[in-house]
Amino acid sequence: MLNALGASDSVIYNLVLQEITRQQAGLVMIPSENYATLDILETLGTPLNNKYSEGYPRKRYYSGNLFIDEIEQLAIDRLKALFGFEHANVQPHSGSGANQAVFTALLEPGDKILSMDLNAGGHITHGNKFNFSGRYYNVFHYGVNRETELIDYDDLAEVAQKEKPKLIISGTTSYPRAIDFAKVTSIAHAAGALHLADISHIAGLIVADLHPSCVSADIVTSTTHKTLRGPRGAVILCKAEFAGKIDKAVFPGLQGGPMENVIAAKAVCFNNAKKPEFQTYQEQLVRNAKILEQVFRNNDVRLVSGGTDNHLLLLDVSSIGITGRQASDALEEVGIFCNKNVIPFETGTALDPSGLRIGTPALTSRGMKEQEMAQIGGWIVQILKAHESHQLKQRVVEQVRALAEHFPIYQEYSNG
Ligand code: DSN
Repeated sequence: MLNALGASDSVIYNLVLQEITRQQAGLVMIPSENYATLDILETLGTPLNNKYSEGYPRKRYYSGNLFIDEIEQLAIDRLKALFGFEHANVQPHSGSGANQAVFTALLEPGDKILSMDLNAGGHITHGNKFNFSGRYYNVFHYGVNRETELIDYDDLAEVAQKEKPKLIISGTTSYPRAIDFAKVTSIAHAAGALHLADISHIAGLIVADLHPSCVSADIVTSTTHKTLRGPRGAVILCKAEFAGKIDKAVFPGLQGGPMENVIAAKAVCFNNAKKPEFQTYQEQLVRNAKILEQVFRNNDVRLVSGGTDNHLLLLDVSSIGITGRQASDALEEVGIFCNKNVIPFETGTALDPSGLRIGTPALTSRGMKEQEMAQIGGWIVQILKAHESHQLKQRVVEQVRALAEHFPIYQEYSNG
């Protein structure tokens, strides 16, 4: 593999190989990252990359879309069936673009949005002041309960009734617990708002019925590369009544030509998500997160909300006297990749917060199970508790490398 690249551009070729080696030799525990399966990577690399297909199946502005139409329609149909929605748009290039399309379709600049506070686990595209969402819309937030660190649905209902937003957004980037989407829908509708559920992190768990369904929402956005294990990109699902507005917002509202190689890979991903091994994978990644929960709890590392219901854990590393940045840097030195992250009622800064976000999707894709999680959790605790110990890091880095070697991934690429 990669022979043509090797012959044409040795600089990029070598950097690509080094990145593949990094992914192979380390332990990826960033909850939003995963290892796409080889069928996905192959599809991304096909000549579908070459085709312009502005428009939608059978309504294109370019000729030559006979097979592209079939592929995009299959992606749409498979996605609708997977989540039980009446309409789907598979063209958004990213999660941010998908959310932007929903806002463009349903709101006017200045309209009110109610979404989860970033420190409580919300996402920047849900109303952060430096993002388009916070710049062009009037954003209000709900958060988590100070004691339980669980979503405060009473607070959400209260702000909804007071502010009467046009859109309420559920969905998070660092919330380790289940979200009651049906409850958010009823709060939204009681306040005269629409409900957008951004399920990017937990889409795979929803498909596998390991997280409450999002089917009550008016509109759903999701990326396709996290727990769904597909290509980088995003999708929008909605009720039929919003179909026309959503499609127009994506194209020609915000995007030009769709990336049909990515859309084909999305179709492959949605087909894979119906297979028994996908169910097994999702069940294992939740079990793996539970093992990590046990390890951290047994070692007095405080977990935001006390634990996890999904694929991620949010550690309050200030409980052991270090910052999220120190934790993430020390773990990177031994080949364990996690995120520094803000926690609810954060007292630090975004660049040096109190939290560390850890997830199991990628390691589970490599076949790691309970035993490996216990081992890795133990190493993480040791590093966090002695993050400056050179000797410890030297030992752990060897252990990490040895474990990673036992769980190879992308061997197809290893000889170039
Ligand atoms: N970057 C993704 C995450 O880490 O959650 C969302 O944008």
